[in-house]
Amino acid sequence: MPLPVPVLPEGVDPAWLPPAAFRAVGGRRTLIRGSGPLVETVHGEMAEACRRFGGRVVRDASDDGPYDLVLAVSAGDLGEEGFTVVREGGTTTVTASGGRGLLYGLFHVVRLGAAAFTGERSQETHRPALATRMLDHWDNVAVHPVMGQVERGYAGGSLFWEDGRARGDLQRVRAYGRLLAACGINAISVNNVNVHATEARLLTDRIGEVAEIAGALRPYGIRTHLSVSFAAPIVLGGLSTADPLEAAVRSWWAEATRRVYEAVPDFGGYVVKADSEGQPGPFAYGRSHADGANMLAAALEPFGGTVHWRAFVYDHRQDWRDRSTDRARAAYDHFVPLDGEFAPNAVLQVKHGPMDFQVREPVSPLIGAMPRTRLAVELQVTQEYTGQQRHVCWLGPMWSEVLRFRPEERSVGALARGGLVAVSNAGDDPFWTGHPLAQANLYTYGRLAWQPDAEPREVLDEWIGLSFPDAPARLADGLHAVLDGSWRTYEKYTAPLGVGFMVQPGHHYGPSVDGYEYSPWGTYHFADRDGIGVDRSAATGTGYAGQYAKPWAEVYESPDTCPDELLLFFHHVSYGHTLTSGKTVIQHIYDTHFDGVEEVEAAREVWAGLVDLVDPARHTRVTELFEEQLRSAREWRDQVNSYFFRKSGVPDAHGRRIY
Ligand code: BDP
Repeated sequence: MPLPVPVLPEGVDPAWLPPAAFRAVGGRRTLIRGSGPLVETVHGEMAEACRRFGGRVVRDASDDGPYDLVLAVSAGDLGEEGFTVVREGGTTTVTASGGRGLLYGLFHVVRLGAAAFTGERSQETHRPALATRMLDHWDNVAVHPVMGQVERGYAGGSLFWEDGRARGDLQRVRAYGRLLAACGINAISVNNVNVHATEARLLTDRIGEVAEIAGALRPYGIRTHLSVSFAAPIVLGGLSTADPLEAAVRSWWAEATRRVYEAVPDFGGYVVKADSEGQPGPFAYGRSHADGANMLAAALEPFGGTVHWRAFVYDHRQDWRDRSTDRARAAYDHFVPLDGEFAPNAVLQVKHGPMDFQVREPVSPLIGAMPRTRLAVELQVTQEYTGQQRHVCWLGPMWSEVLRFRPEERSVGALARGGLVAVSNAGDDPFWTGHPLAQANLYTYGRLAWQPDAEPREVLDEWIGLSFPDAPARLADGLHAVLDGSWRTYEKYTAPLGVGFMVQPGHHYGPSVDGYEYSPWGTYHFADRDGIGVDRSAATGTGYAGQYAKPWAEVYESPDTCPDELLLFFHHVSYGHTLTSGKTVIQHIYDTHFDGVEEVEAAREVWAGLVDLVDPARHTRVTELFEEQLRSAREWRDQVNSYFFRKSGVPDAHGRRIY
């Protein structure tokens, strides 16, 4: 039986799957071959497209052709997710070895649109580069007094949880799964990595609610995962310890996991934040993080599950007066000695940078340093440090730089054998992502997880083509003008040259030049009257630069070879230091801050000019947000420029106003 396409609640934006995106596939004679639940999903999609645009769908017929479109599952070596597309003799044929591959193939044809049905097309094979393409939701079931319902969420409440339990009506969750499948995501973790008391129980007596959500996501090929508390045996099981080598603890986890699989047979596994920012972990028992991860891996192994163990482990209570601790070093120092000790179904989940999702960080040296460990790389789609979905900041170019970076002979995209993971930016907002243009980040993330070396601008073209199917070229050009350079624009008006963390403590929105400077969090810029930046060289600094393999250890070691954009991450330099661009550091700071604000003004103008091409609700929302972005960008510019002018006493070479 074809599975009906989820119906969006009134007023919810269809994002990159508006009905019109299916126009080209709709009016056709289509044959679907194969069986299984995901084939029913594909059939449902085609049935809906034909209902709107004419055409008809036939199942498993062999003789009443010809067909415009054939979608066929047949035995082959394409894996569960791969597919081929070919067009000959007027028929476009998608072949897959499994239902998920067929679904991805259908969405591929939707992306191609009319081009999928013109001329001839020689056979192309598509397979995801990474097997796990996951979104972590930092959602709380209960509203947290400080963090709200979605920690670092800027798009309303949770898509999964409402009034303290799983949503009764899961249509929206099904629709979310559909959007995610259309950009290639195949795994979700449904609760916050900071596991509070209510959420801890999802593992045990509230697993039924997780099963309901998993049931809504399954038809779109998405496996459900859960964040669990390392202290669960104590908190939920009444044991006196959570020591991973203790037999009673191990059997508690084995039994809890068996029950999870009873409720959710295709459950993906656990996500664990341990010994990090106050979360419990194996250190309390003198055990290593491999001991901790492997215990959970052992519990999951009989059922084919995976533990995603996060490498975000550092001292968040450090003494800012003591310069011997460098937070950037922490993940490498903790985990590299454990390389080779993790179980095959344990994945070490590493943030892409060594600090914490700043607008500019070097790639974490850990990613190239654990060849015998399955690593997943973690990105942040939610814009915690990049404008909180009030600023336009398309992160495709940044992620692409990260994924193409070669810590050694292989790229990050190739080293991420455990997959790509990202913190979701979606919530129950009518536009899903608060800022309507932040949808582009979610889409781009999924597509880069499928193909890490994809050209981000081409991915953006796909997003534009799907989201605005009938748009004239002027709209596409306008969207590119607004989005393409937005990450670099954001970088220009915020913390300079990779120094990071000049944000308001706590909520992290807006500037606070010394907000974290004398705090215990390990995020300092060391600006004084002579200069700024953190000396992380091996020769005179914290030694962090020495954690890289060659050539990077050498490139980063010296301020002469360190790339400008990372200079203050690696070096403490004088305000008069000359960058490779030829400018001094102080003049660079002034110039980029003036330029950044002008770029926001220009983008706002471009957007205003698109008013006749964008639906009013979306246009108005973005227009309002541009006002806030501009206000905030000016605030950043003025505070950062004044701060450095007052510290350095060096006037702007162009005599512009600095307060
Ligand atoms: C930081 C967030 C915090 C998260 C933490 C994490 O500020 O809310 O809990 O990352 O990744 O960026 O665990």
